[in-house]
Amino acid sequence: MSKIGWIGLGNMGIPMSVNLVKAGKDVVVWNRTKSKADEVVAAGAAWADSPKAVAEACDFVFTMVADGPALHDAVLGADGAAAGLSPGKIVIDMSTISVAESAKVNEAVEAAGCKFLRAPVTGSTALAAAGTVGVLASGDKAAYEKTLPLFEIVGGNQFYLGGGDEARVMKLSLNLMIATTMQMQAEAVVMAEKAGLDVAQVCDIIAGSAVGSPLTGYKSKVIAEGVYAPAFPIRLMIKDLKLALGVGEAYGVKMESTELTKNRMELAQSKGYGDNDFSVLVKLLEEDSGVNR
Ligand code: NA7
Repeated sequence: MSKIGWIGLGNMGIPMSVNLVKAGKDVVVWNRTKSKADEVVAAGAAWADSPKAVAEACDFVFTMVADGPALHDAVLGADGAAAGLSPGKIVIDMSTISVAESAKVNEAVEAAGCKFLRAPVTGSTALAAAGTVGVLASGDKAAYEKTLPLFEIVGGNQFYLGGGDEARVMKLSLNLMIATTMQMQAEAVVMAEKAGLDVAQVCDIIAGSAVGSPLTGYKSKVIAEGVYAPAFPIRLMIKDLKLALGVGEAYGVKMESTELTKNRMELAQSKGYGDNDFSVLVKLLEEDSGVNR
C-alpha cells in the first residue's frame, strides 16, 4: 500500500490527516510542534522526526502549513521534505500561498524527479473534519489523477484547474469574496442593529434572502451570539488578501473593496483580534459605532 506523508498539523491539517487514517491509509506525520500530532498518532498514524524523514518514507507527501515561508521551511529548509525525495513521488501542498512561493517549491520538487500539485482547499475546520472541503488542484495532470482517490477522502468536491499555479489564483479569488462579503455583512448588521433591529433576526433574514449564501448562513449564529472562535482566523485572512492584492497588482486589476477589507482586518488584528474568526469584523464595527452588545 502507498504511504501517505502529512506535514503540518494545525487547525486544518489535524482533521484532514485523521480522515486519511480513518479511511485505512498508512499515514506518516510531522509537525513543528510535536504535541499537535497526538490526536492523529492516537488515531493510528506514525510519527517521523523531520519533513525529510516523511518524504523518505512516503509516496505521496501532503503539506498543510500556515503560509509560504512556513512551506519553504518545511520543504526547502535543513531536513526539509525536498531532501528526502526520490524520483516518482508526488508532493501536494494544500496551504494558501503565493504563486511565486509555490513556483520555488515546484522547482525543488521537480529537480528531485517528482511532481508538485498545488491543492489549496475551500471550507474551514468544520468541513475539514467532515471530509467535505473543496479541493482546488493544479499541476501535472497524471499526478492529479493518481492523487484523486486521496483528495476524495479529504474533500467533497475536486476541481482540476490546469497544469501550473492556477489553483493558487482560484483560491485567492474565492477568499477575497469571502472576506469582502463579511465586511458587507458587518455593515448591514451593525447599521440595522444601531437602528434597533434584533441581530439574530437580521442575520437569519440575510441568510434566507437573495444575498444569502452558505457563508452568510454559517456565520448567522456566530454573529448573533457574538462569539468569534476561529473557524478561520483573521491573521490568515489578512495573508490571503495581501496575496490577492499582489495578484491584482501584477495583472493591473484595481480591487478597492479587497483593499478596504484588508485594512479593516489589520485594524482588528492591531486590537488583539488576530486569532479570532474573520467574522469579528462585526464586533470591530460595533465598537467603532458605539455598540456594546
Ligand atoms: P494553523 O492552524 O495556523 O496551522 C499552521 C500550521 O503551519 C501548523 O502546523 C504550524 O506548526 C505550521 N507552521 C507554521 N510555521 C511553520 C514553519 N516555519 N515551519 C513549519 N511549520 C510551520 O493554520 P490552518 O491549519 O488553519 O491553515 C493552514 C493553511 O490552510 C493556511 O495556508 C490557510 O490559509 C489555509 P505549529 O503547530 O505552529 O508548530
